Amino acid sequence: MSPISQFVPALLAFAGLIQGATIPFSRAASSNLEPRQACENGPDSRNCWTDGFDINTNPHESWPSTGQTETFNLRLTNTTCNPDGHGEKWCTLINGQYPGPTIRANWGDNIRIIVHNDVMDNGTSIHWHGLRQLNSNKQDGTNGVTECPLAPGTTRTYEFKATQHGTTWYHSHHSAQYGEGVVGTIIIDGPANTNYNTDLGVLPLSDWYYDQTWMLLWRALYGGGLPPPSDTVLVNGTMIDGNGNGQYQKINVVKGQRYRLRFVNTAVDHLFHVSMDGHPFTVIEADYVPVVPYETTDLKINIGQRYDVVFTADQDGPASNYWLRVQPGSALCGKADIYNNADVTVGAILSYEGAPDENPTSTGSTMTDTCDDETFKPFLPLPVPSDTFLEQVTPLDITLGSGAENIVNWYINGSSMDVNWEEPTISYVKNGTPYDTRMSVVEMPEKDTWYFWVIRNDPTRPLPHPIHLHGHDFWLLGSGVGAFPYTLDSFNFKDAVRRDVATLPGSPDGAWMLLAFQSDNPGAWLMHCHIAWHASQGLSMQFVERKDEILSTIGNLDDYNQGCIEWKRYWNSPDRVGVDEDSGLFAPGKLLPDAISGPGAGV
Ligand SMILES: [Cu+2]
Repeated sequence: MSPISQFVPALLAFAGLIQGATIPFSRAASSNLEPRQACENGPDSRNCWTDGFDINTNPHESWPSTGQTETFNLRLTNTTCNPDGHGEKWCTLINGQYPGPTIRANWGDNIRIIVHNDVMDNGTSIHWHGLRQLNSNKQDGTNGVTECPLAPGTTRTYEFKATQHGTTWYHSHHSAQYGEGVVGTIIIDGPANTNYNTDLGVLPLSDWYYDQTWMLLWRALYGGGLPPPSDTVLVNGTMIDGNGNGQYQKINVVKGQRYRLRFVNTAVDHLFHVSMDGHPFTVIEADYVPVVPYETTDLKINIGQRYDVVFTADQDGPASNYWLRVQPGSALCGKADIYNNADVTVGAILSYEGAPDENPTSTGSTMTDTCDDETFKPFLPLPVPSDTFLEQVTPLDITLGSGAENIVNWYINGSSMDVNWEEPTISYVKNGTPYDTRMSVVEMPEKDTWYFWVIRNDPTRPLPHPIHLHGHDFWLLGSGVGAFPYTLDSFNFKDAVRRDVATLPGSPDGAWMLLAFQSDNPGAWLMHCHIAWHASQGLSMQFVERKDEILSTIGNLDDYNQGCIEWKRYWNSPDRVGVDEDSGLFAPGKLLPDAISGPGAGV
């Protein structure tokens, strides 16, 4: 656990520079500066970055080239952990810590990450969530699509450029392994549209299971009924348990200062509502995209989403402590058993300098329990042409059903994704072999063309799904309940939200979500529900974008081929402990006979 309080000494550098109300920088004013004036990023000029690049730069089109390469080593091990004091359990950690280390670099840096799989009985595959991976599809870390998994005892180097700035996370894309602890956060430093004195860093929020997540996954695959509830919720890898063991995450602040705080939902199955008593949030960024700043006391964060907020430590009176509250949505988007314990406040503690070392007695504002997304506008609106919409728009219909051996599966357009770890999509592209139906491939052959996708939810299973796209930010042109309206004026082509995870609503009347993105990044890119159980049950598909150009953009395949040789050697070894039944994206590496029985099985 890395206490967020470690960032506090940086405050001293900004003493006396107290910012007032939130004033977003005017786009028009800045873009009138010709040539653009270089200014220095600081507490009262967060809009600045480097010569020619600032908050008004369109990161889809341009980014700095720093020439810097930042290198990180991530080493996975099987170990035990005890994040809330409830007791030791088996977990898989990165560099022995939960969450794993924060990867931090500057906008425009190259990032090199060396992953060592020291887990003795399982593969891995680490995905850098939300990173665009422009012309670097092979670095996306999605086993069965862009690579074979890393066999135990092997090492792989990922390298890519940070073309965006903001907050994100990395996690295992192998089975339900990220629920065992294989997650960490990423900060790409860059400009912001709202001033603050100090960056407090990232607060990852997660559900937490006392059972092994691969066991829960098997219950979900073979069971029926509701998803297994989690046991508790962790904030930056810590919380108290139902008996008062463990400790809260503390966020240390100094009165009068203005702070940036970055939230990431790293859960397996939970949407969260977040609020801080007496301290409303000014939301400045969603996923990797700056937004028109707005204030909220009830911030909804679905799995994989990020929100960067600014707040002021402005409470009068003696220095005190305040709750940062993390609440569930309705029963349809995940709930932890810890919420049944009235003695436990789920969250963390905002602590003013000089406050007594005790739990807060603050009262919170009213929060809702919905399962939907925040509504906001992008800071830099980028219009989408609508002229080809009606001829291009393609439905992707979600249904629930039963597959082979009565495994509960989700389907998209009748296909439940089941990738082959030994034969990722890149191999199909390389060899020119036709795709299998189980790969759920949708081709995007045209270059630099707008594609429109309407995802329609199963009215008989009206669950909301956090839909995540790799390789792109999508434009969310609209979403709603009922039948999809095939009329242009039902959608926002002018200033739609751009992000990489959005919540597909669920309703017995049907529900839909309209996404658009341009084919500007050749590769095989997953789009899937980020509820780990659902992805394992096949709620996933892949866009093969400009297939003919993929190999020429991703370069030499020596490391790819070597990784697959190592994986096949491990996977086909008679000594291997494990099974090979799963959607493939999230297959468990081991199975005990009693793993698939027990409470909480289902979808
Ligand atoms: Cu889902």
